[in-house]
Amino acid sequence: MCIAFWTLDSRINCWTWLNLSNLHYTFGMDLIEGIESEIRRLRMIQLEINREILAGKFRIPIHMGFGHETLAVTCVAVLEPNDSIFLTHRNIHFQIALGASLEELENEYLLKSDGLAKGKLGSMNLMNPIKGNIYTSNILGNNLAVALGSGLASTVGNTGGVIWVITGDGAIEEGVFYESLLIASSLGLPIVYVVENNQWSLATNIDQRRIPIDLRKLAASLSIEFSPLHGNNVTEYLSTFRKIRNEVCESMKPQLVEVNLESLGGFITDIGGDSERYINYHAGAIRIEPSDHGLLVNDSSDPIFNISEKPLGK
Ligand SMILES: Cc1ncc(C[n+]2csc(CCOP(=O)(O)OP(=O)(O)O)c2C)c(N)n1
Repeated sequence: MCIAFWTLDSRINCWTWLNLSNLHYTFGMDLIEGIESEIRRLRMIQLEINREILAGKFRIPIHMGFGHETLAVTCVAVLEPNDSIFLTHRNIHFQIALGASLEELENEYLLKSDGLAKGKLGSMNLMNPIKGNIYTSNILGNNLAVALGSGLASTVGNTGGVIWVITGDGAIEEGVFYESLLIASSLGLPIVYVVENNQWSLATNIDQRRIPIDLRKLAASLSIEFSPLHGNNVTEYLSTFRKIRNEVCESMKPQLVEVNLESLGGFITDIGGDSERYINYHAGAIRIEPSDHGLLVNDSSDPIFNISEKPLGK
């Protein structure tokens, strides 16, 4: 038996919810509809920022999170007040899920004093400590090391919060990823490692740059629980993140989640000699025209495809 419910606190504009069972998770329609409407808000704001990048409004590089919306909204939905979250250069989807408005982001990207971080951080290092995002770094793997220190501090100080650290399939090639897992597991730190696996690191995909890494086996070898997610199913993502949070709190052991997703907006480029090559979107504006519903791709790699067909902004 499980009761889950949510409130949308318009003052802080973030989701809080309670779940009275740590075994099974079911969600009321109001929670799911609220999450879906958040996913639409993420898409709507991103599409506007995208239009503004195309119009030449910003002078800094911005890494969009089209296709990452379900992950960001469901992960943020399970954060509790003492939790903290550590982000990467690609953080716009998390910033919006944490409550940033279009205006706050625009002003930050314009480096204006009324931006989300008073115009001092721009895009790739943007953080929002009031909402629990106490650190963000454009240096690959750097947030892993800082999150480790934070995990140790929370254990020593007994603050009770869980540390969520977001990283990519490129960043996990840094040695600090393995070292962090090893230390977090050895010391019993309450950290959830979330790997956003979009296959790409700049202009190369995993097949082009390295052997595959079996994160389930890596985690098992370090006595870390592993969960895979893919397909942008809101209920499954929520349920998994909630379960992981409860287990991490109870066991005081880290866990690893691999989210397979697509950063939407890839394109075919001419590489000379009558050859073409598909390159995934990395930074700047994508150039796909969305449907009225904000849909970019007609399959479940697009979070909007999975949710009800209400026009954006409604
Ligand atoms: C230490 C370090 N090395 C290299 C880079 C250059 N760099 C920026 S983004 C990136 C690819 C990151 O790939 P991934 O972690 O998978 O994130 P994605 O951009 O795909 O979301 C690289 C190599 C960097 N920022 N920091």
